[in-house]
Amino acid sequence: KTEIKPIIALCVTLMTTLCIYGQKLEQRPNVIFIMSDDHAEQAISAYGHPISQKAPTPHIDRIAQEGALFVNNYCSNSICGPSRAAILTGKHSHKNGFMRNGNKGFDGTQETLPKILQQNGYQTAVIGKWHLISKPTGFDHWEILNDQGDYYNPYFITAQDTVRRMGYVTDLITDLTKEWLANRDQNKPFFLMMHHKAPHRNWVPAERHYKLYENTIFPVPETYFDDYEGRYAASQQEMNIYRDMYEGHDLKMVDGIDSETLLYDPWPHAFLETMTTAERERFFSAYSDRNNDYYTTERTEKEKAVWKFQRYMQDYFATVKSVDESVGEIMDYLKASGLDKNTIIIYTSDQGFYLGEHGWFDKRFMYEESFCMPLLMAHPGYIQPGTKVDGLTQNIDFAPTLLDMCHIDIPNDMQGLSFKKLVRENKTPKNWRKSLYYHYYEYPGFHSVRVHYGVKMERYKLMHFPKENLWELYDLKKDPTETNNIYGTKIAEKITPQLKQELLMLQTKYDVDEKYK
Ligand code: SGN
Ligand code: CA
Repeated sequence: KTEIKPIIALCVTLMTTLCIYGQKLEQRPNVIFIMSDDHAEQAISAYGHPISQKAPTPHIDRIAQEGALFVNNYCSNSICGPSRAAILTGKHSHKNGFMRNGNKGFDGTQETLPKILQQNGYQTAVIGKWHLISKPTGFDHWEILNDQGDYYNPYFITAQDTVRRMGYVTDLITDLTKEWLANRDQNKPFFLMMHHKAPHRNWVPAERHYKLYENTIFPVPETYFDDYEGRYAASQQEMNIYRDMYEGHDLKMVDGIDSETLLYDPWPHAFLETMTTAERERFFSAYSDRNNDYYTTERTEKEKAVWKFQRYMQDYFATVKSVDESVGEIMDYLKASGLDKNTIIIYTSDQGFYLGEHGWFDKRFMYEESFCMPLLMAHPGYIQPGTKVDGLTQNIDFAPTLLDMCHIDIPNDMQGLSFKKLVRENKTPKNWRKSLYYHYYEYPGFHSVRVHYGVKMERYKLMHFPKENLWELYDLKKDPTETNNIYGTKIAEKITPQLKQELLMLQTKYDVDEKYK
Protein backbone atom coordinates (compact mmCIF):
# COMPACT_ATOMS: atom_id res chain seq x y z
CA LYS A 1 0.00 0.00 0.00
CA THR A 2 1.50 3.36 -1.09
CA GLU A 3 2.00 5.83 1.74
CA ILE A 4 0.09 8.90 0.47
CA LYS A 5 0.60 11.23 3.45
CA PRO A 6 4.34 11.90 3.01
CA ILE A 7 3.80 12.65 -0.70
CA ILE A 8 1.09 15.21 0.10
CA ALA A 9 3.33 16.73 2.77
CA LEU A 10 6.19 16.98 0.28
CA CYS A 11 3.94 18.65 -2.30
CA VAL A 12 2.68 21.18 0.27
CA THR A 13 6.25 22.02 1.33
CA LEU A 14 7.33 22.43 -2.28
CA MET A 15 4.41 24.70 -3.11
CA THR A 16 4.93 26.85 -0.01
CA THR A 17 8.61 27.22 -0.82
CA LEU A 18 7.75 28.26 -4.38
CA CYS A 19 5.22 30.82 -3.14
CA ILE A 20 7.69 32.35 -0.69
CA TYR A 21 10.37 32.59 -3.31
CA GLY A 22 7.94 33.58 -6.07
CA GLN A 23 8.23 37.14 -4.95
CA LYS A 24 12.03 36.93 -5.07
CA LEU A 25 12.03 35.11 -8.38
CA GLU A 26 10.05 37.93 -9.97
CA GLN A 27 12.78 39.66 -11.93
CA ARG A 28 13.97 42.92 -10.47
CA PRO A 29 12.58 45.69 -12.67
CA ASN A 30 14.47 48.65 -14.09
CA VAL A 31 13.03 52.06 -13.32
CA ILE A 32 12.95 55.16 -15.52
CA PHE A 33 11.69 58.11 -13.55
CA ILE A 34 10.88 61.04 -15.85
CA MET A 35 10.15 64.32 -14.12
CA SER A 36 9.58 67.66 -15.75
CA ASP A 37 9.46 71.03 -14.04
CA ASP A 38 6.14 72.82 -13.42
CA HIS A 39 4.11 70.62 -15.76
CA ALA A 40 0.48 71.00 -14.70
CA GLU A 41 -2.06 68.19 -14.90
CA GLN A 42 -4.19 70.59 -16.94
CA ALA A 43 -1.49 70.39 -19.63
CA ILE A 44 -1.47 66.59 -20.02
CA SER A 45 -4.24 65.47 -22.32
CA ALA A 46 -4.69 62.11 -20.53
CA TYR A 47 -6.18 64.11 -17.65
CA GLY A 48 -8.87 65.45 -19.97
CA HIS A 49 -8.82 69.16 -19.07
CA PRO A 50 -10.28 71.24 -21.92
CA ILE A 51 -7.15 73.39 -22.24
CA SER A 52 -4.91 70.40 -22.97
CA GLN A 53 -7.14 69.30 -25.83
CA LYS A 54 -5.81 72.34 -27.73
CA ALA A 55 -2.26 71.05 -27.37
CA PRO A 56 -2.33 67.31 -26.65
CA THR A 57 0.52 65.20 -25.26
CA PRO A 58 0.11 61.87 -27.10
CA HIS A 59 3.36 60.30 -25.92
CA ILE A 60 2.92 61.04 -22.23
CA ASP A 61 -0.67 59.82 -22.57
CA ARG A 62 0.66 56.48 -23.86
CA ILE A 63 2.02 55.76 -20.38
CA ALA A 64 -1.52 55.97 -19.00
CA GLN A 65 -2.92 53.90 -21.88
CA GLU A 66 -0.33 51.18 -21.32
CA GLY A 67 -0.42 51.57 -17.53
CA ALA A 68 -1.96 53.83 -14.92
CA LEU A 69 -3.16 57.39 -14.47
CA PHE A 70 -3.20 58.73 -10.90
CA VAL A 71 -6.06 61.17 -10.50
CA ASN A 72 -5.50 62.13 -6.87
CA ASN A 73 -1.76 62.53 -6.61
CA TYR A 74 -0.40 65.52 -4.69
CA CYS A 75 2.86 67.07 -3.57
CA SER A 76 3.74 67.78 0.04
CA ASN A 77 5.19 71.28 -0.55
CA SER A 78 4.56 72.85 -3.94
CA ILE A 79 7.99 74.10 -4.87
CA CYS A 80 10.91 72.62 -6.75
CA GLY A 81 13.71 71.66 -4.34
CA PRO A 82 11.37 70.62 -1.53
CA SER A 83 9.36 68.35 -3.81
CA ARG A 84 12.53 66.75 -5.15
CA ALA A 85 13.84 66.22 -1.61
CA ALA A 86 10.53 64.60 -0.59
CA ILE A 87 10.74 62.26 -3.58
CA LEU A 88 14.32 61.23 -2.78
CA THR A 89 13.72 60.63 0.93
CA GLY A 90 10.07 59.60 1.24
CA LYS A 91 9.75 62.24 3.96
CA HIS A 92 8.02 65.57 4.46
CA SER A 93 10.13 68.77 4.22
CA HIS A 94 10.57 69.27 7.99
CA LYS A 95 12.11 65.78 8.21
CA ASN A 96 14.41 65.86 5.16
CA GLY A 97 15.50 69.42 5.99
CA PHE A 98 14.92 70.95 2.52
CA MET A 99 11.95 73.16 3.27
CA ARG A 100 12.42 75.94 0.71
CA ASN A 101 14.49 76.70 -2.36
CA GLY A 102 17.45 78.65 -1.07
CA ASN A 103 21.04 78.73 -0.05
CA LYS A 104 21.15 75.70 2.17
CA GLY A 105 21.83 72.57 0.14
CA PHE A 106 20.07 69.22 0.46
CA ASP A 107 21.72 67.06 3.12
CA GLY A 108 23.07 64.32 0.87
CA THR A 109 24.36 62.25 3.78
CA GLN A 110 20.83 61.08 4.64
CA GLU A 111 19.28 57.89 3.32
CA THR A 112 17.64 58.25 -0.08
CA LEU A 113 15.93 56.11 -2.68
CA PRO A 114 18.91 56.02 -5.10
CA LYS A 115 21.28 55.14 -2.25
CA ILE A 116 19.18 52.20 -1.13
CA LEU A 117 18.76 50.97 -4.69
CA GLN A 118 22.49 51.30 -5.25
CA GLN A 119 23.23 49.30 -2.08
CA ASN A 120 20.93 46.62 -3.47
CA GLY A 121 22.78 46.19 -6.73
CA TYR A 122 21.11 48.82 -8.87
CA GLN A 123 23.01 51.05 -11.25
CA THR A 124 21.80 54.61 -10.63
CA ALA A 125 21.90 57.83 -12.65
CA VAL A 126 20.36 61.30 -12.73
CA ILE A 127 20.41 63.50 -15.83
CA GLY A 128 18.97 67.03 -16.08
CA LYS A 129 17.59 69.45 -13.50
CA TRP A 130 18.65 68.79 -9.92
CA HIS A 131 18.26 72.13 -8.11
CA LEU A 132 19.17 70.86 -4.65
CA ILE A 133 22.39 72.91 -4.43
CA SER A 134 24.57 70.15 -2.93
CA LYS A 135 26.03 67.55 -5.30
CA PRO A 136 23.99 64.40 -5.93
CA THR A 137 24.80 61.38 -3.74
CA GLY A 138 23.76 57.79 -4.35
CA PHE A 139 24.24 58.00 -8.11
CA ASP A 140 26.84 56.08 -10.13
CA HIS A 141 26.47 58.74 -12.78
CA TRP A 142 25.11 62.27 -12.65
CA GLU A 143 25.02 65.04 -15.18
CA ILE A 144 22.98 67.96 -13.92
CA LEU A 145 22.03 71.43 -15.05
CA ASN A 146 23.65 74.35 -13.33
CA ASP A 147 20.97 75.61 -10.88
CA GLN A 148 17.72 76.16 -12.89
CA GLY A 149 19.57 75.54 -16.17
CA ASP A 150 19.24 77.44 -19.44
CA TYR A 151 16.90 76.62 -22.31
CA TYR A 152 19.58 77.20 -24.94
CA ASN A 153 23.17 75.94 -24.82
CA PRO A 154 23.11 75.09 -21.10
CA TYR A 155 25.94 74.11 -18.77
CA PHE A 156 25.95 70.57 -17.39
CA ILE A 157 27.89 69.62 -14.27
CA THR A 158 29.34 66.16 -13.67
CA ALA A 159 31.56 64.80 -10.90
CA GLN A 160 34.52 65.65 -13.16
CA ASP A 161 33.75 68.98 -14.82
CA THR A 162 31.31 71.60 -16.12
CA VAL A 163 30.59 71.51 -19.84
CA ARG A 164 28.50 73.81 -22.02
CA ARG A 165 26.49 71.80 -24.53
CA MET A 166 25.14 73.47 -27.62
CA GLY A 167 21.48 72.80 -28.36
CA TYR A 168 18.01 72.91 -26.82
CA VAL A 169 17.87 71.74 -23.22
CA THR A 170 15.07 69.14 -23.56
CA ASP A 171 16.73 67.53 -26.58
CA LEU A 172 20.14 67.50 -24.87
CA ILE A 173 18.73 65.78 -21.78
CA THR A 174 16.99 63.18 -23.95
CA ASP A 175 20.19 62.46 -25.91
CA LEU A 176 22.29 62.16 -22.75
CA THR A 177 19.70 59.79 -21.29
CA LYS A 178 19.72 57.53 -24.35
CA GLU A 179 23.50 57.59 -24.40
CA TRP A 180 23.65 56.48 -20.77
CA LEU A 181 21.12 53.71 -21.44
CA ALA A 182 23.16 52.43 -24.37
CA ASN A 183 26.44 52.38 -22.42
CA ARG A 184 25.22 51.17 -19.01
CA ASP A 185 26.35 47.95 -17.34
CA GLN A 186 23.94 45.39 -18.84
CA ASN A 187 24.40 42.99 -15.92
CA LYS A 188 22.67 45.19 -13.40
CA PRO A 189 19.13 46.53 -13.13
CA PHE A 190 19.03 50.32 -13.31
CA PHE A 191 17.31 53.31 -11.76
CA LEU A 192 17.48 56.33 -14.02
CA MET A 193 16.08 59.78 -13.30
CA MET A 194 15.59 61.98 -16.37
CA HIS A 195 14.71 65.46 -15.12
CA HIS A 196 13.59 68.05 -17.65
CA LYS A 197 13.83 71.79 -17.19
CA ALA A 198 10.80 72.46 -19.39
CA PRO A 199 8.13 73.75 -19.02
CA HIS A 200 9.66 76.01 -16.32
CA ARG A 201 9.52 79.79 -16.52
CA ASN A 202 10.43 81.63 -18.83
CA TRP A 203 8.97 79.10 -21.28
CA VAL A 204 11.35 79.30 -24.26
CA PRO A 205 10.35 76.70 -26.86
CA ALA A 206 12.63 74.74 -29.19
CA GLU A 207 13.03 76.58 -32.50
CA ARG A 208 10.89 74.00 -34.29
CA HIS A 209 8.04 74.88 -31.92
CA TYR A 210 8.25 78.69 -31.76
CA LYS A 211 5.21 79.11 -33.99
CA LEU A 212 3.45 75.83 -33.20
CA TYR A 213 0.59 77.41 -31.22
CA GLU A 214 0.85 80.92 -32.65
CA ASN A 215 -2.74 80.80 -33.87
CA THR A 216 -4.21 78.59 -31.16
CA ILE A 217 -6.83 80.15 -28.92
CA PHE A 218 -6.72 78.59 -25.48
CA PRO A 219 -9.83 78.63 -23.26
CA VAL A 220 -9.55 81.32 -20.59
CA PRO A 221 -10.21 79.91 -17.08
CA GLU A 222 -13.45 81.09 -15.49
CA THR A 223 -11.49 82.47 -12.51
CA TYR A 224 -9.04 84.49 -14.63
CA PHE A 225 -10.36 87.77 -13.22
CA ASP A 226 -10.71 86.47 -9.65
CA ASP A 227 -11.20 89.19 -7.00
CA TYR A 228 -9.80 87.01 -4.15
CA GLU A 229 -12.69 87.87 -1.87
CA GLY A 230 -12.46 86.05 1.46
CA ARG A 231 -8.90 84.86 0.73
CA TYR A 232 -6.33 87.22 2.17
CA ALA A 233 -3.15 85.34 1.10
CA ALA A 234 -4.49 84.95 -2.43
CA SER A 235 -5.00 88.71 -2.59
CA GLN A 236 -1.37 89.31 -1.52
CA GLN A 237 0.49 87.10 -4.06
CA GLU A 238 2.68 88.41 -6.86
CA MET A 239 2.07 85.84 -9.55
CA ASN A 240 -0.60 87.47 -11.60
CA ILE A 241 -0.29 87.08 -15.37
CA TYR A 242 -1.53 90.55 -16.29
CA ARG A 243 0.13 92.38 -13.39
CA ASP A 244 3.33 90.54 -12.40
CA MET A 245 4.61 88.84 -15.54
CA TYR A 246 7.64 90.52 -17.09
CA GLU A 247 6.66 91.58 -20.59
CA GLY A 248 10.09 90.91 -22.10
CA HIS A 249 11.33 87.98 -20.06
CA ASP A 250 8.06 86.06 -19.82
CA LEU A 251 5.94 87.19 -22.74
CA LYS A 252 8.77 87.90 -25.23
CA MET A 253 7.28 91.32 -26.03
CA VAL A 254 9.48 93.97 -27.68
CA ASP A 255 9.53 97.76 -27.36
CA GLY A 256 8.00 98.64 -30.74
CA ILE A 257 7.14 97.50 -34.25
CA ASP A 258 9.88 95.31 -35.79
CA SER A 259 12.04 95.88 -32.70
CA GLU A 260 14.56 93.35 -31.45
CA THR A 261 14.77 94.85 -27.98
CA LEU A 262 12.81 93.01 -25.35
CA LEU A 263 10.62 94.86 -22.91
CA TYR A 264 11.42 94.31 -19.21
CA ASP A 265 13.79 91.38 -18.69
CA PRO A 266 15.55 91.36 -15.32
CA TRP A 267 17.65 88.28 -16.14
CA PRO A 268 18.88 88.50 -19.76
CA HIS A 269 21.75 86.13 -18.94
CA ALA A 270 19.21 83.38 -18.33
CA PHE A 271 17.70 83.69 -21.76
CA LEU A 272 18.81 85.90 -24.67
CA GLU A 273 22.49 85.95 -23.75
CA THR A 274 22.71 82.17 -23.84
CA MET A 275 21.65 82.07 -27.51
CA THR A 276 24.06 82.44 -30.41
CA THR A 277 23.59 85.51 -32.64
CA ALA A 278 21.90 83.40 -35.30
CA GLU A 279 19.60 81.80 -32.73
CA ARG A 280 18.64 85.22 -31.40
CA GLU A 281 17.77 86.43 -34.89
CA ARG A 282 15.59 83.41 -35.58
CA PHE A 283 13.92 83.90 -32.20
CA PHE A 284 12.93 87.53 -32.89
CA SER A 285 11.83 86.70 -36.39
CA ALA A 286 9.56 83.87 -35.15
CA TYR A 287 7.81 86.21 -32.70
CA SER A 288 7.63 89.29 -34.94
CA ASP A 289 4.05 88.82 -36.25
CA ARG A 290 2.64 88.54 -32.75
CA ASN A 291 4.78 91.36 -31.43
CA ASN A 292 3.79 93.68 -34.24
CA ASP A 293 0.15 92.79 -33.77
CA TYR A 294 0.37 94.07 -30.20
CA TYR A 295 1.19 97.54 -31.52
CA THR A 296 -1.14 97.58 -34.51
CA THR A 297 -4.34 96.37 -32.86
CA GLU A 298 -6.07 98.45 -30.22
CA ARG A 299 -7.10 96.64 -27.07
CA THR A 300 -8.79 97.52 -23.78
CA GLU A 301 -6.93 96.65 -20.56
CA LYS A 302 -9.09 93.57 -20.15
CA GLU A 303 -8.39 92.47 -23.73
CA LYS A 304 -4.67 93.00 -23.14
CA ALA A 305 -4.89 90.77 -20.06
CA VAL A 306 -6.44 88.01 -22.17
CA TRP A 307 -3.87 88.58 -24.93
CA LYS A 308 -1.13 88.02 -22.34
CA PHE A 309 -2.80 84.81 -21.20
CA GLN A 310 -2.76 83.56 -24.80
CA ARG A 311 0.92 84.46 -25.23
CA TYR A 312 1.76 82.64 -21.98
CA MET A 313 -0.16 79.52 -23.05
CA GLN A 314 1.36 79.47 -26.54
CA ASP A 315 4.88 79.27 -25.11
CA TYR A 316 4.08 77.10 -22.11
CA PHE A 317 2.50 74.44 -24.34
CA ALA A 318 5.25 74.77 -26.95
CA THR A 319 7.84 73.84 -24.28
CA VAL A 320 5.58 70.98 -23.17
CA LYS A 321 5.68 69.72 -26.76
CA SER A 322 9.42 69.06 -26.55
CA VAL A 323 8.94 67.14 -23.30
CA ASP A 324 6.23 65.05 -24.91
CA GLU A 325 8.53 64.27 -27.83
CA SER A 326 11.27 63.30 -25.38
CA VAL A 327 8.96 60.83 -23.62
CA GLY A 328 8.05 59.36 -27.01
CA GLU A 329 11.73 58.92 -27.87
CA ILE A 330 12.50 57.20 -24.57
CA MET A 331 9.49 54.87 -24.92
CA ASP A 332 10.51 54.01 -28.47
CA TYR A 333 14.04 53.34 -27.28
CA LEU A 334 12.75 50.99 -24.58
CA LYS A 335 10.62 49.10 -27.10
CA ALA A 336 13.36 48.82 -29.70
CA SER A 337 15.86 47.53 -27.14
CA GLY A 338 13.39 45.13 -25.51
CA LEU A 339 13.86 46.94 -22.20
CA ASP A 340 10.18 47.88 -22.06
CA LYS A 341 9.27 44.37 -20.86
CA ASN A 342 10.90 44.81 -17.50
CA THR A 343 11.04 48.54 -16.94
CA ILE A 344 8.78 50.64 -14.77
CA ILE A 345 8.28 53.98 -16.47
CA ILE A 346 7.04 56.94 -14.49
CA TYR A 347 6.10 60.42 -15.65
CA THR A 348 5.57 63.22 -13.16
CA SER A 349 6.38 66.86 -12.47
CA ASP A 350 7.86 68.38 -9.31
CA GLN A 351 4.51 70.10 -8.65
CA GLY A 352 1.46 71.43 -10.41
CA PHE A 353 1.13 74.92 -11.90
CA TYR A 354 -1.41 77.64 -12.63
CA LEU A 355 -2.41 78.09 -16.25
CA GLY A 356 -4.38 81.27 -15.64
CA GLU A 357 -6.64 79.96 -12.86
CA HIS A 358 -7.18 82.86 -10.38
CA GLY A 359 -5.24 84.96 -12.92
CA TRP A 360 -2.00 83.18 -12.00
CA PHE A 361 1.16 81.49 -13.16
CA ASP A 362 3.58 79.72 -10.71
CA LYS A 363 2.58 77.38 -7.87
CA ARG A 364 3.16 77.28 -4.04
CA PHE A 365 -0.49 77.44 -2.89
CA MET A 366 -2.37 74.44 -1.57
CA TYR A 367 -5.18 75.13 -4.04
CA GLU A 368 -5.71 72.18 -6.38
CA GLU A 369 -3.84 73.31 -9.52
CA SER A 370 -0.45 73.62 -7.80
CA PHE A 371 -1.03 71.03 -5.06
CA CYS A 372 -1.86 68.35 -7.68
CA MET A 373 1.04 66.51 -9.17
CA PRO A 374 0.60 64.58 -12.39
CA LEU A 375 1.53 60.91 -12.13
CA LEU A 376 1.47 58.26 -14.84
CA MET A 377 3.09 54.86 -14.49
CA ALA A 378 3.48 51.79 -16.67
CA HIS A 379 4.94 48.35 -15.98
CA PRO A 380 3.90 45.81 -18.60
CA GLY A 381 2.60 42.58 -17.11
CA TYR A 382 2.16 44.09 -13.65
CA ILE A 383 0.00 47.18 -14.17
CA GLN A 384 -3.09 46.66 -16.30
CA PRO A 385 -3.45 49.04 -19.27
CA GLY A 386 -5.94 51.81 -18.57
CA THR A 387 -5.69 51.58 -14.76
CA LYS A 388 -7.04 54.61 -12.90
CA VAL A 389 -5.74 55.14 -9.36
CA ASP A 390 -8.09 57.35 -7.37
CA GLY A 391 -6.73 56.80 -3.86
CA LEU A 392 -4.96 59.78 -2.27
CA THR A 393 -1.25 59.50 -3.09
CA GLN A 394 1.62 61.90 -2.53
CA ASN A 395 5.25 62.47 -3.57
CA ILE A 396 6.50 61.02 -0.24
CA ASP A 397 5.04 57.69 -1.45
CA PHE A 398 7.28 57.42 -4.51
CA ALA A 399 10.38 56.11 -2.69
CA PRO A 400 8.60 53.44 -0.61
CA THR A 401 6.55 52.33 -3.62
CA LEU A 402 9.56 51.92 -5.88
CA LEU A 403 11.49 50.03 -3.19
CA ASP A 404 8.47 47.77 -2.75
CA MET A 405 8.25 47.16 -6.50
CA CYS A 406 11.98 46.38 -6.60
CA HIS A 407 11.54 43.88 -3.70
CA ILE A 408 13.62 45.90 -1.25
CA ASP A 409 12.62 46.52 2.39
CA ILE A 410 11.22 49.99 3.12
CA PRO A 411 13.05 51.79 5.95
CA ASN A 412 10.81 52.38 8.97
CA ASP A 413 11.38 56.12 9.07
CA MET A 414 10.07 56.80 5.56
CA GLN A 415 6.80 58.69 6.00
CA GLY A 416 5.21 57.78 2.69
CA LEU A 417 3.30 54.59 1.93
CA SER A 418 3.76 52.06 -0.83
CA PHE A 419 0.92 52.33 -3.35
CA LYS A 420 2.00 49.16 -5.17
CA LYS A 421 -1.28 47.41 -4.31
CA LEU A 422 -3.40 50.34 -5.54
CA VAL A 423 -1.72 50.48 -8.89
CA ARG A 424 -1.33 46.75 -9.46
CA GLU A 425 -4.79 45.69 -8.32
CA ASN A 426 -6.59 48.72 -9.71
CA LYS A 427 -8.50 49.30 -6.49
CA THR A 428 -7.96 51.29 -3.32
CA PRO A 429 -7.94 49.12 -0.18
CA LYS A 430 -10.51 50.09 2.48
CA ASN A 431 -7.81 50.99 5.01
CA TRP A 432 -5.91 53.32 2.66
CA ARG A 433 -5.26 56.87 3.97
CA LYS A 434 -8.19 59.31 3.97
CA SER A 435 -6.28 62.57 4.23
CA LEU A 436 -3.09 64.33 3.08
CA TYR A 437 -0.81 66.80 4.82
CA TYR A 438 0.65 69.86 3.06
CA HIS A 439 3.10 72.51 4.29
CA TYR A 440 4.60 75.45 2.36
CA TYR A 441 7.40 77.48 4.02
CA GLU A 442 8.96 79.86 1.47
CA TYR A 443 7.95 83.35 2.67
CA PRO A 444 9.26 85.92 2.16
CA GLY A 445 10.18 84.73 -1.30
CA PHE A 446 9.42 84.91 -5.01
CA HIS A 447 5.73 85.55 -5.70
CA SER A 448 4.95 86.38 -2.06
CA VAL A 449 2.90 83.35 -1.11
CA ARG A 450 2.39 83.20 2.66
CA VAL A 451 3.43 80.24 4.79
CA HIS A 452 0.56 77.81 5.14
CA TYR A 453 -0.29 74.23 5.93
CA GLY A 454 -3.40 72.15 5.67
CA VAL A 455 -5.27 68.93 5.29
CA LYS A 456 -7.05 67.60 2.26
CA MET A 457 -9.76 64.97 2.50
CA GLU A 458 -11.84 63.56 -0.32
CA ARG A 459 -14.37 66.38 -0.24
CA TYR A 460 -12.98 69.13 2.00
CA LYS A 461 -9.79 71.10 2.35
CA LEU A 462 -8.75 73.10 5.40
CA MET A 463 -5.84 75.54 5.19
CA HIS A 464 -4.17 77.57 7.95
CA PHE A 465 -1.90 80.61 7.54
CA PRO A 466 -0.16 80.58 10.94
CA LYS A 467 1.53 84.03 10.85
CA GLU A 468 -1.75 85.76 10.04
CA ASN A 469 -3.77 83.16 11.95
CA LEU A 470 -6.21 82.92 9.07
CA TRP A 471 -8.14 79.85 7.99
CA GLU A 472 -9.67 78.78 4.69
CA LEU A 473 -12.05 75.92 4.12
CA TYR A 474 -13.37 74.63 0.81
CA ASP A 475 -16.04 72.18 -0.21
CA LEU A 476 -14.37 70.82 -3.34
CA LYS A 477 -17.53 69.11 -4.48
CA LYS A 478 -19.61 72.31 -4.53
CA ASP A 479 -16.76 74.69 -5.18
CA PRO A 480 -14.08 73.01 -7.31
CA THR A 481 -12.43 76.33 -8.24
CA GLU A 482 -11.92 77.15 -4.53
CA THR A 483 -13.28 80.68 -4.67
CA ASN A 484 -15.74 80.36 -1.79
CA ASN A 485 -13.99 80.19 1.57
CA ILE A 486 -16.64 78.80 3.93
CA TYR A 487 -14.50 78.86 7.08
CA GLY A 488 -16.47 80.40 9.94
CA THR A 489 -19.82 80.14 8.15
CA LYS A 490 -22.87 78.21 9.32
CA ILE A 491 -22.52 75.50 6.65
CA ALA A 492 -18.98 74.74 7.83
CA GLU A 493 -19.89 74.45 11.52
CA LYS A 494 -20.10 70.67 11.58
CA ILE A 495 -17.14 69.80 9.40
CA THR A 496 -14.62 72.30 10.83
CA PRO A 497 -13.81 70.46 14.13
CA GLN A 498 -13.44 67.18 12.23
CA LEU A 499 -10.99 68.74 9.79
CA LYS A 500 -9.02 70.42 12.58
CA GLN A 501 -8.80 67.10 14.38
CA GLU A 502 -7.57 65.38 11.22
CA LEU A 503 -4.98 68.11 10.71
CA LEU A 504 -3.73 67.70 14.26
CA MET A 505 -3.62 63.93 13.82
CA LEU A 506 -1.43 64.33 10.72
CA GLN A 507 0.89 66.86 12.37
CA THR A 508 1.34 64.48 15.29
CA LYS A 509 1.85 61.47 13.04
CA TYR A 510 4.44 63.27 10.91
CA ASP A 511 6.07 64.83 13.98
CA VAL A 512 5.71 68.47 12.94
CA ASP A 513 7.47 70.74 15.44
CA GLU A 514 5.38 73.26 17.42
CA LYS A 515 7.40 76.15 16.00
CA TYR A 516 5.96 75.53 12.53
CA LYS A 517 2.30 75.41 13.60
C1 SGN B 1 12.56 81.14 -10.58
C2 SGN B 1 11.36 81.70 -11.32
C3 SGN B 1 10.19 81.85 -10.38
C4 SGN B 1 9.92 80.51 -9.72
C5 SGN B 1 11.16 80.02 -9.01
C6 SGN B 1 11.03 78.68 -8.38
N1 SGN B 1 11.71 82.92 -11.98
O1 SGN B 1 13.03 82.06 -9.65
O2 SGN B 1 9.07 82.30 -11.11
O3 SGN B 1 8.86 80.59 -8.82
O4 SGN B 1 12.22 79.94 -9.95
O5 SGN B 1 10.72 77.70 -9.34
S1 SGN B 1 12.52 82.81 -13.38
O6 SGN B 1 11.98 83.81 -14.27
O7 SGN B 1 13.93 83.07 -13.07
O8 SGN B 1 12.37 81.49 -13.93
S2 SGN B 1 11.12 76.22 -9.06
O9 SGN B 1 10.39 75.38 -9.99
O10 SGN B 1 12.54 76.09 -9.26
O11 SGN B 1 10.72 75.97 -7.69
CA1 CA C 1 9.22 73.32 -10.31
